[in-house]
Amino acid sequence: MASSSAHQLSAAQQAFYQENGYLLDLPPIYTPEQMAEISADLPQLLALLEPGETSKDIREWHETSTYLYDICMNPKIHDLVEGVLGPNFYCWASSFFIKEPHSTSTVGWHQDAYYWPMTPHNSVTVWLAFDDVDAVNGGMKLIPGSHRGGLVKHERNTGTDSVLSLQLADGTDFSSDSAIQFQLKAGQCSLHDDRAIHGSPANPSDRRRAGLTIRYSGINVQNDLAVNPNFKTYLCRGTDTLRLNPVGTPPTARFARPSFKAVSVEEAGTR
Ligand SMILES: O=C(O)CCC(=O)C(=O)O
Repeated sequence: MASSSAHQLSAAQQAFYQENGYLLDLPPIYTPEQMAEISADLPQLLALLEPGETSKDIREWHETSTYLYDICMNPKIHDLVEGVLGPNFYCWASSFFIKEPHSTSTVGWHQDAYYWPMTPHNSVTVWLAFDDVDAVNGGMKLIPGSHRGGLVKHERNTGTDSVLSLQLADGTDFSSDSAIQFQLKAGQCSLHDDRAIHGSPANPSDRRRAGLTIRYSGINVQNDLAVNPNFKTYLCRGTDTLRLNPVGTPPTARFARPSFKAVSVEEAGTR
């Protein structure tokens, strides 16, 4: 598929990302109609969840479902990512963050890189909105410039409804006062650096807030297979001259679940 120059980042956008660790107001990846069609098929993926599982258990299913793989391999997304990571990068993760209407579920303040056994830090997350997302339905917030401060110690959550098990205590290493509220239309995405501090509140509204996170890394980034043994890369742009990681096989089925579970450093007990 040809790439679209509309999605190539300008020098000003690249500088903004370097300075602040995120990008918003990007051209849409899908029209509202296209996104509504994709969203209408989501229940077919959710139907593959087993008893006791939730949408949070859909991790790396792009490896087995073309429904997700095709989104992860969208050239418009790759144009955006190339503006941040350069010409050689791969996709390695995808997962949903879905807050149904009136969900009390939150996402505690955290840095993605704290969860990942990957070095060096050269990864970006694309957060693709399946719904219109804003302050009212629990949209994400991010502390600008926080990616430049290095990794900060996280603590185990206690007494919160966070879908993540580790989080930063506001006031200890950072203040949430400067947080930027993310606002996206369905079919639009944001970008954020793997060290940027971010989180999101509950969704007290009548509207669903669903997003798909897709993680991309430069070919110089190596995963520790002793911690996450199922890690697979899917080259998106350029050439993987370094070959530091295992390579995945593209899926053939539209909807299928993998036989493995992805493992973060926290789940592996190494943090
Ligand atoms: O969807 C959210 O509210 C949080 C997403 C997130 O934590 C992430 O993209 O790493």
